[in-house]
Amino acid sequence: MKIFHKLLALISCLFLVIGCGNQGQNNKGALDQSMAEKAYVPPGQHDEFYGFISGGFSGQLSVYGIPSGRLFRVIPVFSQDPEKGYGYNEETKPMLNTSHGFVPWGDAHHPDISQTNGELDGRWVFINENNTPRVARISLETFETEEILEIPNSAGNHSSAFVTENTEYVVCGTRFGVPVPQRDMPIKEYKGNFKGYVSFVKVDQKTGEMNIAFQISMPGFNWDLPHPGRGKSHGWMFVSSYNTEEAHSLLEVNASQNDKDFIAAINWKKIEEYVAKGAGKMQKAKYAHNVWNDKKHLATSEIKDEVLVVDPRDIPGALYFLPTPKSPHGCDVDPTGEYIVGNGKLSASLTVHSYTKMLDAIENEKFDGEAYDIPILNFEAVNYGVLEKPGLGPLHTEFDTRGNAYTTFFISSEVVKWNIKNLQVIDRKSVYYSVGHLMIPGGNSRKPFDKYLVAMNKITKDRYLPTGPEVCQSAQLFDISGDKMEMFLDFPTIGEPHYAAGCPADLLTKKSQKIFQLEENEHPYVVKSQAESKVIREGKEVHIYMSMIRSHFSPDNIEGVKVGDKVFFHVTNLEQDYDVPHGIAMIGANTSELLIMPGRTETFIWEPKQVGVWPFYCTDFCSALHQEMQGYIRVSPE
Ligand code: CUK
Ligand code: CUA
Repeated sequence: MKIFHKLLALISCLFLVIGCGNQGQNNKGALDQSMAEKAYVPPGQHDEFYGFISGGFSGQLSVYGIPSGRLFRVIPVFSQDPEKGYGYNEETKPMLNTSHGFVPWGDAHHPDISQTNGELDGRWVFINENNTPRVARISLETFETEEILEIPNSAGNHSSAFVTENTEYVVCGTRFGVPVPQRDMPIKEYKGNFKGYVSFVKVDQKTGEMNIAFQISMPGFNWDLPHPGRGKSHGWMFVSSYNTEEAHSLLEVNASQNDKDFIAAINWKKIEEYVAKGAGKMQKAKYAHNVWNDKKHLATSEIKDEVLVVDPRDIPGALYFLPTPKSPHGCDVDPTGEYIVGNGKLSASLTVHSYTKMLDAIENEKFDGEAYDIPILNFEAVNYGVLEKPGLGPLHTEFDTRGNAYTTFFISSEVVKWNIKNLQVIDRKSVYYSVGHLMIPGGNSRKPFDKYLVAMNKITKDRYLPTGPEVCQSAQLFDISGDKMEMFLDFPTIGEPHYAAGCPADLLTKKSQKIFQLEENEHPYVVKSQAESKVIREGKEVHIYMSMIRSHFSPDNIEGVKVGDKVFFHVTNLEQDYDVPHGIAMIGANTSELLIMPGRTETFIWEPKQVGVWPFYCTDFCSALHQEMQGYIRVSPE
C-alpha cells in the first residue's frame, strides 16, 4: 500500500510538473545563463547601438540601448508630452498644427535614419504619422523634433517615411484611396476615382528642411510600404500595394481576391528630370509646414496651399507594376540593390524580384497588359525566384552583409533566416508573439551592422507580469553574428513598436552632448542674466521674464497680478553645464510643467481664477537646494 501511494504521489507530481510546463508559457524561448551575458552592459558602461523604436499609437519615438534593451528617452513627435512640455508650451505648440487645426496626437510607424552614399550618417531620423498624414524630422544632435510636414492629398500616410540613399527624398505614400481633391461623392464609386498619391519630400542637405518636390498621382490600390533602390537601383522606389481590387468595403468585395497585387517601381530620377523641365501641375491643397527655429527656440507653422502633382502616365518610363502574390506588405530591397523581396502577407511564400531582370523586361517590353495605362511587367520576366513555404504570413524582411535575409512571419510567429541567392532557409526561431517588423541596425542601407536583430511583437500575453487588461507590447533581441540566430532578451516597448532604426552609438554620442549657448539664444523673451529678469504689464497681459539657476528663480516674489489676467511665464534656464535642467509649473494651470534645458527659454500661460498667494516650485531635482527653489505670486481682486 505504501509503495502504491508513493507511486501515485510520484505520478501526480510528474503530472504537476508537466502541467506547469504547459502553462508556464513564459519559459518559452528561455535561455541558458551564458546568453544573458550578451545583454549585460555593466553599470557605467554604454551600449553598442542606439535603437529608435516607433511608438505606434503613442505617436512618439523611443530611444533604447542595444543590446541592453534599456530605455533612455521618449522623444515626443506627434503627441503632446507633459513630461517635457512638448505641445504644451507656447514654443512647441505650432509643431502640432495641421490644416485641420491643432492635432495633439498621432500614430507613428516607421523611423528611418538619414543616409549618405547609402550608409547611415546620423544626421536625422524621419518618422511618419499615419492618421493625420504627416512626416517628422528629428535631430540626432538634440534628439528633438525639428520639423513636421503635413502630406496633402493623402489618407493614411503609412507608406512612409523612407529615405533614398543620399537622403535626397523622404518618400511618403497613401494607404487609403480617397477622392483627390476631397469631395462629396458616393463611396461605391471608388473604383477608378479614388487615388493614392505618393509624395517625394525633398530634404535640404544643410538644414534638413523638408518640402514636397512632387506628388505622383497613382490609382487607389492601397500603397502599403515603400523601399528605395540602392547602389545599382538607386533612383528607383519600390512600393507595395494590397488592394488592386479597389475594394471599398470588406463586407462586399475583399481586398484579397486577386492572386497578385503589385509592387510599383517608380523611376524617380526620370520624374525629377521631367519636373525640372516643367512637367506636372500645381494643385490646390492645404497643408501645414511646421519648423523649429533653433536660434529663437520657437516653432512656426505655415499653411501652404498648393503642391506639384505629376501624372506618371505623362512621363514615359516613370512607373511599372511588378505582379506580386498576395497582398504584399513589406517590399524590401537588399543591400546590393538587386533583390526586391515581396512579403505577401496572405501567402506562405516569399517572392524575390530581380532589378536586373526588371530592367531587361522593361527594355524588351515584356508586359502583361496594363492597369490604368501603366504597364504591368510579366511575372516570370522580373521574378528571381520564390522561397516556397518558409512560414505563414510574411510581413517584413531585413538583410545582413553576408547575403542573408531575415523575414518576420506574423501568423507562424517566427523569424526566418534565409539565403537570398539560393533561396534556402538557414534557420528559424520562434518569437513571442506575432512579430510585425524586425530591425537590424543599418538593415535599410547598403551597410547593415549585422550583429543584432530586434523583433517587434504585436502580442505579449504571458511574457511579463500581468498589468490589468492591457499588457505592453514587446521587442526581442537576437544575436545574428553566427549561423544560427540566438534570442537573448525581451524588453517592453512604449506603444506599439511598428518599426525601428538603429545605428552604432559612436555615430551620435559626441555630438549629442549638446548645450544651447545662452549668448546665441534669440528667443524674444530671453533674459541673459538674473539682472534682466522683470515683470511687464500690457493691459490684461502680464509678462514675467524669469530666470532660473541653481537653485532659485528670479523674480521669486511677484505681486500686482489680478484675477482675470493672462500671465505669461517666459522662463530662461541660465545654466551652461551639461544636463542641468530646471522645471516650473503653476497651480491650476491648464498646461504641463516646463522642463527647460540649459540656455533655453520656454513659455507657459497661467490664468488665475482665485485671489491668494500662490506658490510655485522647481519640478526637477537640480541640487541639494532643489526643495528651496520656489517662489510666490500674489493674486489680487480684479
Ligand atoms: S506596419 Cu506595423 S507590422 Cu505600420 Cu510597417 Cu508592418
Ligand atoms: Cu531647479 Cu530643482
